[in-house]
Amino acid sequence: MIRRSAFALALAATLAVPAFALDETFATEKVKIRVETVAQGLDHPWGIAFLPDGNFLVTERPGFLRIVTPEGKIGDAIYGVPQVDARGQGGLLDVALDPDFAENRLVYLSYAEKGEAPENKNRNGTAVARGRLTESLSPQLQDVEVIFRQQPKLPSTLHFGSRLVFDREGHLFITMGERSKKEFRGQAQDLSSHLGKIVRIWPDGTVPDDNPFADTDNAAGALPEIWSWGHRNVQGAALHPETGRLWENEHGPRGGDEVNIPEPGKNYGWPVVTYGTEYSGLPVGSGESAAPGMEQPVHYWVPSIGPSGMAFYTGDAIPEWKGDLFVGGLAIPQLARLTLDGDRVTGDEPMLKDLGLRIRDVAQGPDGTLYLLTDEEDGQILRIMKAD
Ligand SMILES: [Ca+2]
Repeated sequence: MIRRSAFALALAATLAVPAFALDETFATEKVKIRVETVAQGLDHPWGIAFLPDGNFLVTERPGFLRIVTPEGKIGDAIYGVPQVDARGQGGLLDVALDPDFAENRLVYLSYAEKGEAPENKNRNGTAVARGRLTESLSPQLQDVEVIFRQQPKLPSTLHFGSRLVFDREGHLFITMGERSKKEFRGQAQDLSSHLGKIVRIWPDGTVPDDNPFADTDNAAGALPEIWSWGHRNVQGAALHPETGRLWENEHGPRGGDEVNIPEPGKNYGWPVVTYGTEYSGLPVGSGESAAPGMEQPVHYWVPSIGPSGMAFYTGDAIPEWKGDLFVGGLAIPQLARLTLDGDRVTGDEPMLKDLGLRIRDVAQGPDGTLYLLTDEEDGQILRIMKAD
């Protein structure tokens, strides 16, 4: 017994050793890059936002929001974050700053929210709340209010979508999933449900007058927040730096991850058409990859890479990558670099596969370098620079 305990202790000590801090160079198609660890020890970080003072706001999926310094110091959990349902893929997910954050200090959080009524306690759905980040030494979120709730709440721990993107007019896009289960994923085609939709709201939760279904007397009985529909699980979204239009990526089933440029009122096909199959290999929906009235993706992956966060690169730190679109891969760990010609995807370079780290979010920092979050128990913030 003593020997076993000693062995268990030794094993525990081995497992407690933090993940390696990276500082490595990699050759890529266009440029030699250096990847370094900025911070480590984050529990499944999901979203990152850059504060004007140079620090980072980072969510951890179990339900914590923290300030991380560029030197890698991780702050205490910020008080005031809504309660989250951290089962499965749920938890505290994306974070975004109000476009007028410097004046109003408003922070937006997406998360999996549990149902309130006793009969709904096993149900959940994507929700978005905002609160004011105090400027004290131990910042808190105050005046927290929920501005959006996905309806209906359902018993599933999968497919919450949840990226938050502001457009140039100050609308907030919220991307969602269809909660995965076969019995309700068809609601992605039902405009009276928020499942499998992208919605567009004002930051206070009200509906813009020019939304495609803003007229609530519309024949389809569509919910007025809906921007686009027929999505599966949209975990990546970003605003195109030149056109100002929303781009998104979403998980396919077995194969068929997509990049789309969602236009108002249009149907992106799930679960009727897809370039993937069921996990069993059987066909999905019509078994076709195209149908009238359903939009085609601008890019798709077979096999699936499991795309999550995405960012257009506009920085000067790596001029060779200017104008490219970066997508983090979870299922096939990688950073995908997509080259573009207008709205066309002309190339796809999978990078950093050797790291073997699931890339949850990608963001361009104020310093023009590219930041990544790794979806690990000992998750990291990585920074990519051009190697000397
Ligand atoms: Ca589609």
